[in-house]
Amino acid sequence: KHTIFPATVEYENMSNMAGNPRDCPEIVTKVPSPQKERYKSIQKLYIESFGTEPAFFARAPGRVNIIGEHIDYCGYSVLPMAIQQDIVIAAGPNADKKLDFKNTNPEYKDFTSSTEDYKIDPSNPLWHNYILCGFRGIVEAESVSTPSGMNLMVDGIVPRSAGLSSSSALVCCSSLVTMHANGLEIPKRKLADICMRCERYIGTQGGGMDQSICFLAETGTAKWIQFNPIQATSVSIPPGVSFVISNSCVELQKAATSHFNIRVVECRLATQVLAKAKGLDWKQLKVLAKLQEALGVSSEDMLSIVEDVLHPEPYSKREVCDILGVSEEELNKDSLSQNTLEVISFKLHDRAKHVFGEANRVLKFKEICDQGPADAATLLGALMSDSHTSCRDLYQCSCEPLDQLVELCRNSGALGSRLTGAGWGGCAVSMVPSESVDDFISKVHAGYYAADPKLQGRVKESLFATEPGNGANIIQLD
Ligand code: ADP
Ligand code: NG1
Ligand code: MG
Repeated sequence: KHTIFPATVEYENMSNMAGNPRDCPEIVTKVPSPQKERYKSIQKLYIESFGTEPAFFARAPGRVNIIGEHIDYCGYSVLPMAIQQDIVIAAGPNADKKLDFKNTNPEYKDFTSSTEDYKIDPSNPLWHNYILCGFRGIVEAESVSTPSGMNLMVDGIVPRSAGLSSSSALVCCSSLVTMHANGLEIPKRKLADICMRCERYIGTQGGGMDQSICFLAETGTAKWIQFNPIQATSVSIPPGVSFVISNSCVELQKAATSHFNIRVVECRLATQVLAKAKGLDWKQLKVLAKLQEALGVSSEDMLSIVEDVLHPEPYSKREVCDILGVSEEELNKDSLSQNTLEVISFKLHDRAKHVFGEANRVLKFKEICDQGPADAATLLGALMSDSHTSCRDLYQCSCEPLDQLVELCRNSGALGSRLTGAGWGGCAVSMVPSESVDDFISKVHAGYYAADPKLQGRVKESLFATEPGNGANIIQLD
């Protein structure tokens, strides 16, 4: 059986990294008071369903990405923060080596299987598959030979398929539960790395932003996340601004469509076509950041290389094969994913241009936060808005309602506004002067939510100000 854990050595290397490589997720003994009622009702449902008290809880937050979209899987750094909305799992062991998953939301049907014989199905990515991803990730990475059976009651309040990373919150929470249930202690960065890899069992070939911030977030600060290896650095957002999330309420489940993987593959093919043109060993290069590293040039230089080498018109599959000198079968095997085999045209120029431009914007954003000039908030807002334009026009990962919402946010007092997460629907994030948050929210409410009867019951969970929250942890009640 194919696994995505080829190199344990990579984890060993992590102990040479800056920071505290042994820093494991916190184990706390008290539920935060505003959440007490929620945990009590999860506990009650657990007892009703399984006939015993849960042994412990785990929680893992969603996130909002402030800037750096669709570049984590190209190897470039990103700048997200955790949000308050999270996935909570009440967990306990069972003696018969079963995986028994239930959800507080009856839309998600009960799931049972054995710990030894289960299947993750990318062609039908129902909710329990994300939990199986986290379970399999820990079992494989830690070579757990006889994993403990687990009864789980799952409760999630991260808006789903909205770019706030409910999927990774679920995968990360499941990995944390599996870790604790099997008596293991794993450092956060290793957990992030495990979950970045194991969420790919669902089919999406994502980067690692969501799983990294889920474990490495800290209250009160956004994080600059770098990859290979994963590293998180706190970033101080200038005082006087707040972030407001607004959900377009257009849902796109990433694993159930090929939108996401088509972009991953377009970036991979752009890397290989550019590498070939520059006389490099293109088969060894899969991500744009590694290509830039091999060429030893700046991102501005990469933008000129894109203009010199790639044509703006889409490339047919035949043309890519001819350029690389491979057959269609070889291209399918080495460069495409299972759900992109039928794609016949690839926009290499525009996708690569977005990636290099966006990677640069992240670095500029971080630099402005570090230096804190007088007009910092205006400059950061402009970078966020440029990011949206690039996502909309070059990366084509937005949609009409989301573009309208972003426009409305800009006209309602935001300093900058952009889609967040993978896109094709989901949320916008806006940077708003803190003193005008209420006014901003009422204008966006009037312009987007009040106008549509279908959205009126969804405003509370769809339009809200947010603060940087804490990373995933375990709650072991006294
Ligand atoms: P995003 O990560 O942007 O929220 P995805 O499409 O990647 O969107 O993941 C959404 C999927 O995650 C849902 O279709 C569902 O299967 C799963 N999911 C999210 N929240 C929950 C929840 N509370 N309970 C069960 N499954 C959930
Ligand atoms: P969402 O929208 O949360 O599913 C996805 C990827 C990220 C990143 C962003 C786009 C996964 C698990 N998540 O997020 O890695 O590529 O899109 O910036 O694949
Ligand atoms: Mg997701």
